[in-house]
Amino acid sequence: MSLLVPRAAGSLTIVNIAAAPGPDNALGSVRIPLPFAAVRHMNTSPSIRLQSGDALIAVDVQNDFLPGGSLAVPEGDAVVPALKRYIAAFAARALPVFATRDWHPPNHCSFKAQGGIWPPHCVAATSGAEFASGLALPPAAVIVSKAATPEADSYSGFGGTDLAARLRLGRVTRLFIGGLATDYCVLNTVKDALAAGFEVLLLADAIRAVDVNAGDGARAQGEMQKLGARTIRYEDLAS
Ligand code: VGL
Ligand code: ZN
Repeated sequence: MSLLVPRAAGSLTIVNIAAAPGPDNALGSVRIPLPFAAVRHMNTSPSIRLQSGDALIAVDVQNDFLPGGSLAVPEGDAVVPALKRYIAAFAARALPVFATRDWHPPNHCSFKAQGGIWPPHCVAATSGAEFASGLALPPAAVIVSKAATPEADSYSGFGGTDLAARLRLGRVTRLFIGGLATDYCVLNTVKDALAAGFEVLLLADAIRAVDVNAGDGARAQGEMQKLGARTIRYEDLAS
């Protein structure tokens, strides 16, 4: 009888525990190189089981951040089907889903006409501020509006909102966070979540970056990981 014993990544060691070392198995074990695919599989996160205390936060998945919108994020539409799967998984387990949204007045301080750096976007109650139609938010989803007065700006869903209080009220301890954009509102929401003591799982397959400067999104992801966010993909969820 032989046991497969994972040793270093990249090899398996077969230990022969039945036979004493003899002429045909002098060393008792032999190292076999693994194909890269198998190594990659061994290195992925173990299954993550959704449980009570978990909540999903869909950050700013609004029309103005999608292709055709006034502040379109490159490939921003890719987060819609990706988040839709997470939303369905959370809804199926009756776990809470939160959706943050930029909800700016027409004269918001972040707009160029007011000296800000952005074109007008997500003006409250316009079609550009509506959630992407394909997102399929459940009726019970909690909507968190932010940066809703001329002088108030917040990239973070926690800034000037009751998000933290609502999460604590719901006994939430672990946040699954995806949406738009990686290098602005996702980054700042994740940082505030970590600072507030929540465990954070960043949904790598459900975020996209503005990338005003090349590499901004990648740098933001690195920063979130360094601060303690764990990066996962849908496939990492236990079925
Ligand atoms: C965002 C720029 C301006 C975002 C919001 O949701 O990431 N980016 N306002
Ligand atoms: Zn904004």
